[in-house]
Order: sequence, then structure tokens, then C-alpha cells
Amino acid sequence: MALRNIIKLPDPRLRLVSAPVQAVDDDLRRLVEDMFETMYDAPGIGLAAIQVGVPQRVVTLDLAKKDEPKDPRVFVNPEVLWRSDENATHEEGCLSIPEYYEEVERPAKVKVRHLDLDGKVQEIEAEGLLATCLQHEIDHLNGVLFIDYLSKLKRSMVIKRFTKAAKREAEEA
Ligand code: GNR
Ligand code: NI
Repeated sequence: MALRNIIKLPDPRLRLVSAPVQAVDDDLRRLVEDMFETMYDAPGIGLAAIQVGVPQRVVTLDLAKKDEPKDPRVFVNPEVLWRSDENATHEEGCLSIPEYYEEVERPAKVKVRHLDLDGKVQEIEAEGLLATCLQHEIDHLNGVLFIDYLSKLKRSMVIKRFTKAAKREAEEA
């Protein structure tokens, strides 16, 4: 197991479209282990592989509260099969855009098909926070970030702030 570095805005890799996983094998299981370690350490409730620089369609999630037992979930090659017409608004954050939070409106419910770590096809219907997080993570696999749903002004201010911070860090290094 190893902690991996989480890439941050404006890293252009966040805009890549990740490739489908070809085989559910030990290499994939090692990546997933590292993703959980990295996600729990951050801490975050979800992580897409591209956030650790791996452009493959893999998502980890754990929505358990602090006082609850861990509930690690893995979604390989997730696909949205259905979205509700009804929308819901949730405050979102992203480990690749640290300490920035905004309300985002998305379909309230989604049906998602994916592979599990045994390579078996699974389908789930999600609502609430699970629906929000799954959509946030599947967006990452398509190079989409939650700031893309905000006004142009808000989005450009966030990108500017993180671009400046990255420049400053590069100069200090
Ligand atoms: O840790 C996270 N919290 C969160 C809160 C509301 C909506 C989505 C998320 S996902 C985020 C971790 C992350 O960046 N996943 O890509
Ligand atoms: Ni994110």
C-alpha cells in the first residue's frame, strides 16, 4: 500500500478522458488499495483514479460517517444508465480543488452500471449524497470538474486562484 499524490487544479491531466479498464487483475487491485489509502488520508469521501494521475475508469467511495464502520466501495468502468428528471442541490468540494465549496445542482437519482473487483457486473440506483458523489466521480473520468457547473465568473476566479498558487509553489520549490 502506498499514498499517492493528488493532482490539483490547473493540472491539465484533470481534463483527460480516462480509458476503460481492460482487465480486473492484481494491478488494478493494487491501484484501488492505494486510492483508498490516499482518499482516507486526505480525507475525502470519493476519489477518481485520474486524481492520482492514472487515466483509467476507476472510482473509490466511502460515505460512512466518522462514528460508523468503514464502507469502502469500488466502481470500475461506471456508466450512468438513467438519471431522474428531478434535480437536487448539494454543496460539493473536490480534493483536486482544495478548500473550495459550492452548491451544485444535478439529477437527484441515477442508475449506474459498473464492474466490481471480481469483474462482475453490478447495477445500483443511488439518491442523496451517493448520487451526487457518483456523478462527481464519473465526471472526473470524463475530464469534467464541479466548477464547470458554476458561472463563468466563479469558474474563472477559482482557476485563476489555483493557477497563481501553483506558480508560487513552483517558484518556492
Ligand atoms: O471528498 C469529497 N467530498 C465531496 C462532497 C460533495 C460532493 C462531492 C464530493 S467528492 C470529494 C472528493 C473528490 O474530489 N472526489 O473526486
Ligand atoms: Ni473531485
